[in-house]
Amino acid sequence: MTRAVLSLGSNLGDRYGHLQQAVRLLGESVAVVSGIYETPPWGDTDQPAYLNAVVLATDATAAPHDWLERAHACEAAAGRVRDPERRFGPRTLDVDVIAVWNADDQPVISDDPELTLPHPRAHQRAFVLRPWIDIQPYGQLPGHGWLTDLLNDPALAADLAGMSPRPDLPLESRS
Ligand code: PH2
Ligand code: MG
Ligand code: MG
Repeated sequence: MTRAVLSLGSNLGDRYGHLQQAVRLLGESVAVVSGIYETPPWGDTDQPAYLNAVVLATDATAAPHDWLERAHACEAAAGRVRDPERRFGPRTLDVDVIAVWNADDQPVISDDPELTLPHPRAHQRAFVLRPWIDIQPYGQLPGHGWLTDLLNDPALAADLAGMSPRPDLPLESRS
């Protein structure tokens, strides 16, 4: 059994619909789904607010690149168009592979530019860590430690304060 943490984000078009469709497409592999948070744009701030969520996924055999392929399939289904000029710009759907554990439950470490694991910026992103800790309170980001410690970092405090939970937009597997 391999495990993956996937981060979902959308800030164009039917944001909620895009997240729901991604969970549907990930299908049987979805083990737990977080709630949705409304989050101000991080990095490139001149774009609409995002809806973000995190999925814990499992699969009997999936290799790290299989998770990436599934992530890209979800993005393609949401009509994602990549703008090479604007790497962190707005998107209908972004599905990022944050971390993967192999069948021995060891974290996969990779500097493959196609799929760097764990995700090289996840430890700085409240919009990834906050939904993740909701569904895995004792979770650790490989190489960076406990999610609780990362979220207590003062650098993330302002980002956390700007996020709001959206319980009016439930995200459920097999719905
Ligand atoms: N994704 C980005 C850039 N900025 N900001 C928020 N709030 N949520 C995102 O998912 C996000 C972002 C590029 O992947
Ligand atoms: Mg991303
Ligand atoms: Mg991405």
